[in-house]
Amino acid sequence: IGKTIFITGASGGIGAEMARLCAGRGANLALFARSLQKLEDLKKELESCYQVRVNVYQLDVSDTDSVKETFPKAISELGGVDILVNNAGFGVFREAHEASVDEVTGMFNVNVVGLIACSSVVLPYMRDQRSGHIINIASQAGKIATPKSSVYSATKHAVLGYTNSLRMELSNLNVFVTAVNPGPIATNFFAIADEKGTYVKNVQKFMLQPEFVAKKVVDAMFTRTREINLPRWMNFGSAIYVL
Ligand code: NJP
Repeated sequence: IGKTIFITGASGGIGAEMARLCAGRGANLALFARSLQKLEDLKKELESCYQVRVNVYQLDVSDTDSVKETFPKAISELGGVDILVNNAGFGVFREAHEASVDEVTGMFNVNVVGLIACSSVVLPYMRDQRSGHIINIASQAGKIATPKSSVYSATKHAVLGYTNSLRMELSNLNVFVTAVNPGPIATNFFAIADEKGTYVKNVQKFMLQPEFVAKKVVDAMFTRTREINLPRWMNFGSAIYVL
């Protein structure tokens, strides 16, 4: 595509899969995550397979000062930014009264504050160049209530609120905004979200593959769909209610 695409949370899961697909379509990439070694390995893999430039940056998106330093550096090193995929995020699934203050602030700081910090740096560039696309990975947990994930669900509702408002602000500036709401995906996410494996057990047969979700997101870069629901919540049947 010849575009410059920024992906947060690119060291694994759907972020790494999106990076593979984007590189395959000829995009130059800036990849961000805390695990630098994983990013370096991915960079090596992508640059050996495709004629693209891949820059990697160690970044905790919840550290807003680091975002303010690292993002402009990436924009300058890659000569701009066309698409930002705000993908970094995590959840801890528990009964509401069991969530610790650290977990609550941790989830909000990464899923919401981090996403807003990254968007805030690229927005002036996209507004000035009168083009761009911000894709926010939210969740079905941001659309419907799911048990034992009240805090995670609250963060993803916040992501959708921000996303929908941002779209209105940018509608006349040729800057597109997309929300992606996946159901459960077979990634490392559940190693943290569900240490005991209770939730995973109930949703296993409905799980999406990371490659499938990544392809839907990358397709959205061309169609500029406002919101992608994977799958529609009705398709979950009763599975998410049997915890
Ligand atoms: O999860 P995982 P997914 N700063 O754990 C990074 C949403 N989602 O791919 O920093 C920067 O394999 C982490 O990198 P590292 C979910 O909420 C998922 O499934 O090196 N990066 C890794 O690259 C999230 O928004 C499901 O540890 C940070 C990546 O994020 C997105 O999909 C369902 C970071 C996480 O990879 C990707 O999740 C759904 C930080 N502070 C929505 N913290 C699902 N899996 O079922 C984490 O509806 N990362």
